[in-house]
Amino acid sequence: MADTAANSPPVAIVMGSQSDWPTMRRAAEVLDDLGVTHVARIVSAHRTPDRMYDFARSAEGEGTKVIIAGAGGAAHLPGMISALTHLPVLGVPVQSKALSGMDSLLSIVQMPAGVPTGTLAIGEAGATNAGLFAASILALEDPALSARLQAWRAARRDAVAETPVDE
Ligand code: RP5
Repeated sequence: MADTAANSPPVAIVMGSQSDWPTMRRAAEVLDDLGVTHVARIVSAHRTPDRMYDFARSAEGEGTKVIIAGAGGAAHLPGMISALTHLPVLGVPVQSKALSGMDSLLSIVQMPAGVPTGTLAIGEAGATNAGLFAASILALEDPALSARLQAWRAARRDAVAETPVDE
């Protein structure tokens, strides 16, 4: 079903390229696990700047609460979106081929004071944690989601064996 104005899912996952989706889908998967609805879109700061501008400017009015933005290389997307909206933006540095994601990380993390952009780890771990972070923000005002999030975390904790085994 198409999303309508002021009725968008609370989380928007945006990425600079189709090639980012294998990483960014980790955020979508953990949000699915937690029952948090979301939308995923390709929004490139460099190739589709008008789309990026329109997305960032309209996100709050459409009901978005948290934005997860992933990009690789010259990863300006999270920071540019942060410059255009006061919604929380969680940046995921996608692992690049040339520089293994260090370029992505440094492009996202070194924001000037006054334009905050959360920065997660490079790659799939960062995308998963961005999904969890988004859920924890929403859980502040959603006790049922808070309970699901705590259960998710507890299940991972309980799955850690106390002793290693030979594999
Ligand atoms: C960035 O350039 C994207 O976020 C992607 O990580 C990277 C490479 O994009 P493609 O050339 O694979 O489309 O804008």
